Amino acid sequence: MNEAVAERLSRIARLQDLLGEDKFKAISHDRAARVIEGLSIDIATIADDPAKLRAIEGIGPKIADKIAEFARTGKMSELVELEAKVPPGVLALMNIPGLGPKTVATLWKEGGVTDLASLKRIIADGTILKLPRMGAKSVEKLKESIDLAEQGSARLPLGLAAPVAERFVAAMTDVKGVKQVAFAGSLRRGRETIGDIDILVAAADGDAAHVAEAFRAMPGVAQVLVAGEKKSSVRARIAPGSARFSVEGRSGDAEVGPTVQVDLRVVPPQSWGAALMYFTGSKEFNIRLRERSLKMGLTLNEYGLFPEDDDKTPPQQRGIKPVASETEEEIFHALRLAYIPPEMREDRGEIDRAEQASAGAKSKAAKHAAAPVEGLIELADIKAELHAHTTASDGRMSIEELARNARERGFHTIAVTDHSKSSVIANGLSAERLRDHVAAIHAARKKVKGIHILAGSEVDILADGSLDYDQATLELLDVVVASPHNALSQDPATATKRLLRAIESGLVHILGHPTGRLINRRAGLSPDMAKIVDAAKANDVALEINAHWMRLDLRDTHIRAAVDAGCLIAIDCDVHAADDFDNLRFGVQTARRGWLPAEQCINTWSAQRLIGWLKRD
Ligand code: DGT
Ligand code: CA
Ligand code: CA
Ligand code: ZN
Repeated sequence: MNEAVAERLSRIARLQDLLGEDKFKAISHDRAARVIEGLSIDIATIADDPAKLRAIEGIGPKIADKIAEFARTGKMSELVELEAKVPPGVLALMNIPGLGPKTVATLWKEGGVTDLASLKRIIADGTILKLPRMGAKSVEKLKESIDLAEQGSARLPLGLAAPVAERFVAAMTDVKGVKQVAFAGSLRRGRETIGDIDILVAAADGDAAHVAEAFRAMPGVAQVLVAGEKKSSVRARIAPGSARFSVEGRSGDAEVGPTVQVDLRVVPPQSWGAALMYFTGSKEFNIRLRERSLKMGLTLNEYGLFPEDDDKTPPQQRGIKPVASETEEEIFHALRLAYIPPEMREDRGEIDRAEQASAGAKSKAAKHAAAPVEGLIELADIKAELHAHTTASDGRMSIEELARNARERGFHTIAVTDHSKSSVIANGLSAERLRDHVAAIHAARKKVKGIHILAGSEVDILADGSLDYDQATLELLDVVVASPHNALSQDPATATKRLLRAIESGLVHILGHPTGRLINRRAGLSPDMAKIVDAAKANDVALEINAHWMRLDLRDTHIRAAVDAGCLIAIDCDVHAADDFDNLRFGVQTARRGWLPAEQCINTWSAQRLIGWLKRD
């Protein structure tokens, strides 16, 4: 309840400020909000005891009354009264960075602004300049702040959030008193987009304040949103240029704002595992796990797994010793579950699987080694890249450069798969150019040893499902990736027929980025995935997980369907430049979200097995 109470008290303070009421009233509400947010007990447990409430520094009798009222009724009547005096859109304006209560009051009372839309209107028509303290310069700044606030609401692609988080984690590691540091939340679970970044630090109570301060002072912090000891929030800059991407011969910027929210929580070292588990989520997973704990006579929170009793005060505040708390492994084990990897924690049946795996293991050692998915794929399992472009189409490396890069990464095989003729913007190859290209690939084998260089193509699947080269041309190749690139707004029935035709052609090894979606930009095709998966299985065609952070196509739920059907999967970087190999981890995380065992992914096979499969013998 602490967060709910704190939020309401600070809303009261902001409304008092806005209405020009006694400044000290607002300050005391704000202060109480901050104290309550940082409280280590749940205020609900003492809400009906005025003496205990007032014993907390910063809570006077009036605020104690409001807390008691909220605990009883779920409302604070003062807040209701204040809110009746102010249009709802006006309060929201105070969330725009740089817009304080005085300015908002002026905009509202003298400029007639009631929400963001009307504010933008008076900026656009220039009438804002007639208001007191509104010069050209301050309006310019205001416009920037509005952009920041508006763009900041979009979810950030995984590939853009990861480097920001890793920078914070690396920098926090060096702060004095920091015992452990990791990112949690949707980023640790490898979701394709990230709402905000959650960083977790373990530090002794005495170090919490300066650790939090160091976090808020990190380079790249554009704005501090919350400055508490246990919880801080900032907006951090996304490195300029990192949102640039290039696909299909076109480049652009991902639809992201200049900053991303980063939350920091500082937790005691002995609660590390419980906190990491709690803040990794997902929320739905946490709820399920808590239910399971209760059935076992235990209670699970971000401080640990404790014996359950009827006492309302949380166990960690009563000095109760947790059953497990220091590591996630201990907690899973105490709950009689196999360790569930973060990517699987989505309440999609993983807890049942972890229970079965643990129950099936007989010895203690076997229980610790048990896994909900046997042989779940890992980054190190990938030994081949089967979708890569060179300067012959829209790539930046020559065949030899590409092959050397792949070899350096420890791959045993690289497939050269440039675009086909209909991908005009990507400089797709005519059948004739392709023949010369195949000869060049064969020649490169003599120059770059120690890696298998396959001659292939990323052949367009045209709108009707036919392939962009004839059979004789395709049969010259070691590997054929077939992908949809145009007509991506086709209706689902047509899209299904189109992809089925390609899968059933008998000429295709891998279906490349099957839907063609681009994250936050275009939805791509919505074929009947059950049919696609069945056909792929029947025709021994692998479905691709394209590892580019703008694609991640197939997506997690589709992968899961493919895995269940026993369909083969390829994970490829769709390499255009050397850096693109680095996207592999996002593809692998997405695969793990779809429960893919390494065995079912053709990129993990030995060269002999892979090449044998490609030859179809
Ligand atoms: P996001 O940021 O929208 O991409 O998704 P998450 O999963 O990172 O969510 P976030 O940042 O709101 O919270 C981080 C984790 O904290 C979340 O995965 C689970 C935990 N959590 C947050 N709120 C609740 C809650 O109300 N109940 C429970 N059980 N867990 C929560
Ligand atoms: Ca988050
Ligand atoms: Ca968060
Ligand atoms: Zn493509």
